[in-house]
Amino acid sequence: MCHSLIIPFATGVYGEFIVTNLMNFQACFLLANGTAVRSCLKLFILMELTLTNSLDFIPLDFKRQNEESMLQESQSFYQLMAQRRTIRDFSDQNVPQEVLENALKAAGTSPSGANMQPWHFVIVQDAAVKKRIRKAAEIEERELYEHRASDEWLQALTPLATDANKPFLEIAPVLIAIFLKKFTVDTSGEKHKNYYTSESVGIATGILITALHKSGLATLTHTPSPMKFLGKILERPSYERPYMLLVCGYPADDVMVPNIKRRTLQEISTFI
Ligand code: IYR
Repeated sequence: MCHSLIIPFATGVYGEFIVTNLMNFQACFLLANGTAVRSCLKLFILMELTLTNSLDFIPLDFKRQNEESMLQESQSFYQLMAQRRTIRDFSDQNVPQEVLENALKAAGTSPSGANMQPWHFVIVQDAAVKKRIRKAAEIEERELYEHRASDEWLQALTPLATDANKPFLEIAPVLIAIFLKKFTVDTSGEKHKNYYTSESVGIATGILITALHKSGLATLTHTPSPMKFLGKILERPSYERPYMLLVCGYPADDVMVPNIKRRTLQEISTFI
């Protein structure tokens, strides 16, 4: 009776191991009372599900570098990233599609809570859709600059010389609307909860910005607040929350950027 109950669960790579051990355990528990036998079975079912469902491991593809190469890589990567600047004046020139796709694929390699990959990217290149986004964003931004933002916030924005007008939303060739998925819906329509969604999408967005920068494109991390209009215009499901609008393209000719300073290593870190 117990044996036939457990067999359907004892499948996969570890099935044999489970069955063998089950036999031994069964022998021990045959004379025990029903409760003990049942908890033994539950334990085995749990072990079997855990082992067969999640243990698909492959060797890590890792090439160890010597220290000289590590130093050189870290220096050149830092220099590359130090040159990245957020811009607000874009050329209207189109960008190579494959470059965009590769950057998005790189973003899709990001670590995420329980590997749920809780992001969705909508790449907007259609002029009419960009126009609708600009219109909706400027309505929210006007509210922000005129009413919602505190004096302290407006003061913090002064060096950036921003205002409620967002012409780049129409001029830049690409708007990447990044959505955070609170749930993932599988092919049978079942909802699965995602974990650490803002951390995961934040990391993916960072990788996307880095990949675009490395590929020769500039970005602007734009966060009109609130951003609900993005989900509506782009017809995203209710369990996706607009996370950021990443404006992407080539810089306009002779673009100027605020002369900001980055904090030093000493200021941003503590080694213990
Ligand atoms: N979303 C507004 C305001 C703004 C807020 C922050 I914090 C910035 O770093 C920059 C702008 C805008 O895009 O103008």
